[in-house]
Amino acid sequence: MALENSVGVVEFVSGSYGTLRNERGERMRLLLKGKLKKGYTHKDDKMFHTDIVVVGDRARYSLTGGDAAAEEILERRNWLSRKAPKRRGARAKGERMEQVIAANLDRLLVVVSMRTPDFNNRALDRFLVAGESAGVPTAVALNKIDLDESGEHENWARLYRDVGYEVYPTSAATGEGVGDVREELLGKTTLVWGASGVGKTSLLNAAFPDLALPVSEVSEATSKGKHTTVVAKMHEPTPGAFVVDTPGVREIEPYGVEEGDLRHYFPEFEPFNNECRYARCTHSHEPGCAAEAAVEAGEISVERFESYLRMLATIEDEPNY
Ligand SMILES: Nc1nc2c(ncn2[C@@H]2O[C@H](COP(=O)(O)OP(=O)(O)OP(=O)(O)O)[C@@H](O)[C@H]2O)c(=O)[nH]1
Ligand SMILES: [Mg+2]
Ligand SMILES: [Zn+2]
Repeated sequence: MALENSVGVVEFVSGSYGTLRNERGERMRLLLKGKLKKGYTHKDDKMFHTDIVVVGDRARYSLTGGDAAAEEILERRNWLSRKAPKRRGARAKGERMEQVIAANLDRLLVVVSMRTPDFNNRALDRFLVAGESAGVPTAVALNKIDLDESGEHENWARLYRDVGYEVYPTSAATGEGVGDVREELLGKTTLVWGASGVGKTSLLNAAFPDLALPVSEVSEATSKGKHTTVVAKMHEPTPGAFVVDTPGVREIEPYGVEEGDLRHYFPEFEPFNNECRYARCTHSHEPGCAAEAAVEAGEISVERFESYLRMLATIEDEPNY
């Protein structure tokens, strides 16, 4: 039967269910079973996080009643992931495995806020490294510029543009910069990622008012978001613009980044990576380091270099599984 080979794109997943957009653009209920769904455990008790169906996956399905039963996930063009967060009481082994956020993305849009919560460049750099290591072209929205009285965002915008990133200073509240973000989102599949309360959903609503997704106030006591968006979900607010709104995450740790790889995920280091005295220089303590010299010469920013050193130290502390 021809329909046995139908393929659709997964819009969201929750346990054994989800939704899928089929080849005719129609939304269908998606049924997941066995190893394709979250919570699947192998007989040696090892969870295969990477097998679990995620937003953006292309699924081959068969018809069951009027629903789409996922048969197989087609090979992912790319996928964004992080180390699964530490859970209290979880066994030491298995707790830091790869958690795949979404697959088959054209873009990652990292959203940070200048205030409430306060801007943290090291947290931003971790998201950027996750994007670089996944090979997903990444852009940055510096949101809540209406709350940035000192105009600090201009310096950060310059810094990240110099690295090579597209930077959008925005205010979902006043609408400033929102038109540019809208342009950025047209005609592709974009994952919107960042901490809770930075305004990911607000920005999408501002760019596409018909979306009208729920948002909520940041806690006054902690300046932290309330985790309003609870599940990653793909929307198509206008034909051809696929946007995945995601739940806010605390500072992330990129998955699978080896000590020797990290320098390749800071694009501005590239001209210097082969210029150090030692071929496998980690730019941290070795004599004759060209990256260190570039920092002194003002060609690599001190902020980014310190961020790199901090990340390198955490990689050394905790090996990847
Ligand atoms: N002043 C100001 N407030 C904003 C801006 N963008 C969002 N907010 C407010 O920030 C709060 C959190 O916004 P959300 O859009 O829910 O944030 P989120 O990043 O989607 O948060 P999670 O779904 O929890 O991950 C809401 O009260 C928004 O009204 C902005 O540009 N300026
Ligand atoms: Mg949200
Ligand atoms: Zn070096």
